[in-house]
Amino acid sequence: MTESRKIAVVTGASSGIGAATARRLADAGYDVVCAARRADRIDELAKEIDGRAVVCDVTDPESVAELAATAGDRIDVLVNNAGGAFGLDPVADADPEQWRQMYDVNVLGLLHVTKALLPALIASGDGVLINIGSIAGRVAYEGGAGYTAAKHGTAVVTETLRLELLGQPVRVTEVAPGMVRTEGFALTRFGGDEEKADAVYAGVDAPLTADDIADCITWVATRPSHVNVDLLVVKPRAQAAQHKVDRSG
Ligand code: 8X3
Repeated sequence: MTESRKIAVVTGASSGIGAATARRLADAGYDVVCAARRADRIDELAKEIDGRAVVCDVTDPESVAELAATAGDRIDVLVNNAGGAFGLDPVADADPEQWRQMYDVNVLGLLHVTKALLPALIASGDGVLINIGSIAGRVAYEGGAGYTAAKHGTAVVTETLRLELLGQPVRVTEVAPGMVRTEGFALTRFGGDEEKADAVYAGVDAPLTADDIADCITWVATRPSHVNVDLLVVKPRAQAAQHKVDRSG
């Protein structure tokens, strides 16, 4: 029955925003290709949502080529969600290897996947390309330079694509979340240090959830085909700016 359903590819689908997006898109009727490195997680998810699982490391072009082969020659929605932050050190102490990893996954990973799947998005006749950026792609904050530089990269690549694809049947959107409490984001940033990860959300009444962002992504993907949402910045009510957060909750 998959032939009649629209097809969506979600990277970083093993957890957090990616997994929530795969579920939401499946609920909206899509055949979802769940791509991530962790096979057990995406296998389970694909079974749950009647989708497909493809083990994929977005930083590896050969792995991405396999994703493209599995996805097929027509896809309707691509959600470039794989990404992440590593470390929160000031520039003076920054680890260049962490910066390289962040550029690799947030920018080059997006490049590899987009290049590989763009022909299939165009072939759909009404493709939607959604890149997951961040409020870190619009501001600078202390300790954040490696991540903010990478997410500014995500934002600029997104804008560039919208210019370059003018006249093609593909819409291009950046969804830029603020504070989202997921199982992995802060923990990954702090190398598994739970105390530091928990402190990010300390006293915040209701950080966004992965499902809140998945809801926004699905809304973007399901607008009429002439409607292009360029940029959707989404923060919890308790966050006025990256550095201005109500922690009295
Ligand atoms: C996550 C938002 O503020 O931690 O992308 O950089 S922030």
